[in-house]
Amino acid sequence: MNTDKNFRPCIVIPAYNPQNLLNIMLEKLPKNKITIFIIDDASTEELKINNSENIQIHRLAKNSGKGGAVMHGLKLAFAAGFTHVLQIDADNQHSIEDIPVFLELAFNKPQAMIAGFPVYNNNVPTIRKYGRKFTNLWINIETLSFAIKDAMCGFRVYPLEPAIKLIEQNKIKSQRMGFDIEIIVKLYWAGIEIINQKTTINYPENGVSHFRMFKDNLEISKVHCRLFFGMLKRIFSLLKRRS
Ligand SMILES: Nc1nc2c(ncn2[C@@H]2O[C@H](COP(=O)(O)OP(=O)(O)OP(=O)(O)O)[C@@H](O)[C@H]2O)c(=O)[nH]1
Ligand SMILES: [Mg+2]
Repeated sequence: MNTDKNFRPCIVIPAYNPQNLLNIMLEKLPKNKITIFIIDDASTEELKINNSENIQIHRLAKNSGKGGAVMHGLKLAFAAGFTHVLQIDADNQHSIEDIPVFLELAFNKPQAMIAGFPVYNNNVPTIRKYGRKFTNLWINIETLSFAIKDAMCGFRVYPLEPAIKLIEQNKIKSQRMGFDIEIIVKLYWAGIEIINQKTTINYPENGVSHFRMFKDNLEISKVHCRLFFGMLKRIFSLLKRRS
């Protein structure tokens, strides 16, 4: 993989009770090639990782939610001198074989964010599929564009500097499942180019999901509400960016 001082990528994996799916996933990653930060979000089941030199496990004292865990990982990566973070879920739903493609895109355009655009296998729960469509419709309104094809996919590469800037300025409010949506829209608002990359998402028949239908959807609705008003505040600059 390409690395130079302007492109030092690492991987951040937020993990909450991932069972053995995380180990299955780690097995598929090239050994010792890239630093991996696993953020154990105060899992109630002991996280047993088949250790490898390039893996760093950080356990949070208190459950912080997916967003809280990812933000913790982004800060660690930045402090360690990395320039880019590839974020990926711990439930083996994402296509590990696409990691080099995502990193190559980021290497070629280091200022841009690379956002996964899901192609599903047949097992995706209908409600999740339509929930995504609903979210992505809102995203078009919140950005006044079609620049972001999917705002919920947890497989993506951040340019770290602008992501950390948003976090340090306390601009990202969503600690849980609304995080992926909020940060991508706010990066877009900050002028970051979004590159959408297709990737297959697998819903294994006996997979684990911690997505809470009511609470997480409520949080996501609140995020959209905030983003809608945020869009109104910057409506002229967003319209100008389109032209
Ligand atoms: N739900 C949940 N996930 C967390 C938490 N902290 C970290 N995560 C991780 O966030 C990622 C996404 O969680 P999932 O439950 O798979 O959410 P999802 O992919 O949106 O939902 P599904 O489509 O049902 O799989 C996984 O890597 C989790 O381990 C938490 O407090 N709750
Ligand atoms: Mg999942």
